[in-house]
Amino acid sequence: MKEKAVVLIVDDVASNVQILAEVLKDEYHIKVAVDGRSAIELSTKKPYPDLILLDVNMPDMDGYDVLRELKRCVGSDSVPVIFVTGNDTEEDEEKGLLLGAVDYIKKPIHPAIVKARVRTQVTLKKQRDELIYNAVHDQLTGLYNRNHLVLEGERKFSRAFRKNDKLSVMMIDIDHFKIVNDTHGHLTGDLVLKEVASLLIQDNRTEDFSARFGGEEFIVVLDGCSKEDAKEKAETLRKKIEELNPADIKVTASFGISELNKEHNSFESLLRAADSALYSAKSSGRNCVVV
Ligand code: GH3
Ligand code: MG
Ligand code: MG
Ligand code: MG
Repeated sequence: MKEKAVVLIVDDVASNVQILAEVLKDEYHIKVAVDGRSAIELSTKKPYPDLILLDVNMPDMDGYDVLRELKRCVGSDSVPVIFVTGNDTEEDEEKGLLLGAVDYIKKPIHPAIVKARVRTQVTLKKQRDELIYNAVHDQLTGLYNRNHLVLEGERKFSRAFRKNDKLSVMMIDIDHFKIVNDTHGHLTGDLVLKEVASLLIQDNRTEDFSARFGGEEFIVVLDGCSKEDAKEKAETLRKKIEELNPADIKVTASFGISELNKEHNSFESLLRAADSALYSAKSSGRNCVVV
């Protein structure tokens, strides 16, 4: 069963919360905040709500201030907010919408209309999340895709370069993968790719970043890792791939490693260095790690 979307109701008056919750509780998982501060507390850390119904007039911090604050924080800035308020002039509504609310509902509410508007915004939010997910992930393996690797890699490169931190890149290429496809078929080839990708996901520290670089090539970006540490990790991974036996096929991979040094001027140059190490690994007989 699909998990219910989370709707956060923010209102300082308990009876208002109750009315909205009653209308929405069958379709959504409801969370409640009775003031602006706790609304922000509940909306600026994961898991973010899928939608916020936000009162305007509240003591201390009003709904406008809450929305401004949410728009300032990465993560909560993309949570849709609908104002639900007694402020019913055109100017009020204009102000709310200009601040970035996706809709504006005036009290007293009409349950069927609230339901319909909430449903529209939750659907849009789900579709947007899915589009964003697909824009950064590889569909077959669930790893990050090359586009996202390049963006994230440049970010990591700049940060490490500025702070003089260690940063290593591991490039992995499955050996003789064409033969796997030719012998066992493309679908079995796909299964091999998925299983190797699962190993990468399991192996990651939270600061590591794994992506599918191309057909049967993967990249792991290792924050704070020297080439010696990266080599050790690669050796462990190389053995795990050797023992994997997906679909009863013996699969091996070759590894190229590079570490950020003074000669690198971009993430791309780190990738090139890893690629050239990988080339040496292929020339030295495959199923090995070259730094
Ligand atoms: P080497 O050891 O030198 O790396 O040889 P290789 O056969 O692995 O390398 P090559 O570049 O010749 O072949 C890569 C193959 O990967 C060819 C291509 O059809 C296959 N491939 C690329 N993407 C996919 C995919 O998504 N699924 C499957 N099943 N195969 C793919
Ligand atoms: Mg109020
Ligand atoms: Mg290749
Ligand atoms: Mg290959």
